[in-house]
Amino acid sequence: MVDEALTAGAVARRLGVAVTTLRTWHQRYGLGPSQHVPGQHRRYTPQDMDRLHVMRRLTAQGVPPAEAAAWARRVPVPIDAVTPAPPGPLLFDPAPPGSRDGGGHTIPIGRAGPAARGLARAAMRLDGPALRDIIEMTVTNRGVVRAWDEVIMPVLIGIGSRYSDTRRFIEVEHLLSRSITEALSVVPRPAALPRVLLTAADEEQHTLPLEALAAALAAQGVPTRLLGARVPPRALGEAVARTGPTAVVVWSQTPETADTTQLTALLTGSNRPFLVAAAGPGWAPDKLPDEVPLLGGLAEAVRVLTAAVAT
Ligand code: B12
Repeated sequence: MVDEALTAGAVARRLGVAVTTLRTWHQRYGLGPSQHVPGQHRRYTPQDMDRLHVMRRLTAQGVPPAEAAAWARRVPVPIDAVTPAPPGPLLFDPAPPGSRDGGGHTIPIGRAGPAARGLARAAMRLDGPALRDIIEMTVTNRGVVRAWDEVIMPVLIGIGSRYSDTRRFIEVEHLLSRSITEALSVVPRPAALPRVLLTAADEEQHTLPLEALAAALAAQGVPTRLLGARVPPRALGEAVARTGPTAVVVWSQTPETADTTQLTALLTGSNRPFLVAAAGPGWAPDKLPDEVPLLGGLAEAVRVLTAAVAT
């Protein structure tokens, strides 16, 4: 049998990193060589290489090493895998030295950290697998609320402002949105019957904040029913009548969709939920019915809804 295991030097060459970097990844993050032959230096097995490829890719995207390593350590190790992954080029090369990632091709993310920067860069490269990786990894490591507030939301707001400045990058925004949807949907959902109904307002196409809310509540053990985009008042009324939710959240992103009659219809209907809440920047706080709170952020929404269904 051919010995597939590699020395540190060979691994460093394949990955394009310094041997000292490999040593740091070993000592600090436990991503070391696992094949031990008595009397010889340890060697890197194909499974070790799989982990190191993930580590290399994520750190190149700007993900902090500790987070990247946590992700790399999750790479499944097939019990009897003997074939190494083809060395190949890196899937996601870092920007070449000296290249300016700015100018017309950056998403402004303000003071958000390296993970948000990595996400913004992957979005601009239209790199779907990297987008999924970064979002799933961030959700796993930080939880849904922090992943949304610290990483996903700044990039969404940034791409929104790029769009309004340039009328460009719709393709970037679409792929990013799609990747967020996919990554949030893999957060496991509780099996219990949902008592929370989440819906976009009539003609409202923005749903990502509700998808984040559904995932964040699921992580707290609270199941939800998410109707999605552009729900006409009549359809919402029928959904409420059929499912009798304890709480309903209606999202409006822009003033055009913030017709408060869709809220009053819920308050005056025969199946009035215990809580009807508005969410999103479309709603004007002073125009909302007194009984309808405006949820200000994801963490607050999780708190209010968890409390509502605990009653
Ligand atoms: C993704 C996106 C889309 C996607 C949505 C995909 C999806 N599945 O949701 C698509 C392509 C469908 C889309 C369509 C449109 N979009 Co759009 N879109 C966005 C983008 C980039 C992100 C939207 C989002 O998720 N925002 C949520 C968070 C990230 O942002 P936020 O709402 O500002 O967050 C604040 C609060 O809401 C709160 N918050 C944040 N998260 C949460 C979560 C919860 C649960 C709560 C309670 C609160 C909360 O905290 C924040 C700080 O106060 C925004 C940019 C932006 N700034 O939002 C543009 C943006 C909202 N879109 C815009 C526009 C113009 C449109 C279109 C009209 C474009 C067009 N010509 O067709 C259509 C709208 C059609 C319609 N009737 O709905 C404008 C709206 C301008 C305005 N104020 O009127 C924006 C702001 C972009 C821009 N700068 O021009 N869009």
